[in-house]
Amino acid sequence: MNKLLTIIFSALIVLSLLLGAGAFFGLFQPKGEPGLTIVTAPDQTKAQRPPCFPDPEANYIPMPEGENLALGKSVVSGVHNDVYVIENVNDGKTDTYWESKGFPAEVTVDLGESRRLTAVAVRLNPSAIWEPRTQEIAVALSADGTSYSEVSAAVKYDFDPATGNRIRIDFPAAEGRFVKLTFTLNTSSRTGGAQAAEIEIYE
Ligand SMILES: [Ca+2]
Repeated sequence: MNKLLTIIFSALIVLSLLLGAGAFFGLFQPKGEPGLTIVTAPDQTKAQRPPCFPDPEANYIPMPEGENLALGKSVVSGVHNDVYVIENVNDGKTDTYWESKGFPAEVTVDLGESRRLTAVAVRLNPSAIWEPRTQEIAVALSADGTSYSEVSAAVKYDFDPATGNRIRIDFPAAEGRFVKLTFTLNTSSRTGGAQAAEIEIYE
């Protein structure tokens, strides 16, 4: 009889130890609670905006449609400031930019062939850290890179992160292989030159 009791007590002790260990490692925790729904978080690869929040890009200035002919084309300018070389102006990235040393500052893109053009766009980094500024820009076209005809006179354009920090310059359709932008003003207090993250050219 004593032997039987010993076996029963031993079995109870082992069972208690197993239950205790299981509880310690969370094996017996409930999978949910009444009124609580557990969902698996989706993989998040970029900032997500709840549908009830306004879309900040809804106020962005719409860009011309079609192929950006300036992308990766030969481009030249005068002296640039610091490390902000002219090659940054048509690499397709708004986080790289060109900055001139002083004014006027010319940027000339060689499209490699004559195209019938209708618009130019200039972008700065859309991040809010780039405070609003105004730049004055004129656009001229040329068939040979020597003789230019102005298609848009110097106009002051407002760059503002609230509208995408970008502007577009539309002009009557005209043929041109070389596209020259002349910057004559930048109201940013952080530089004494012109700035452009991307210059884009459209048919
Ligand atoms: Ca760029």
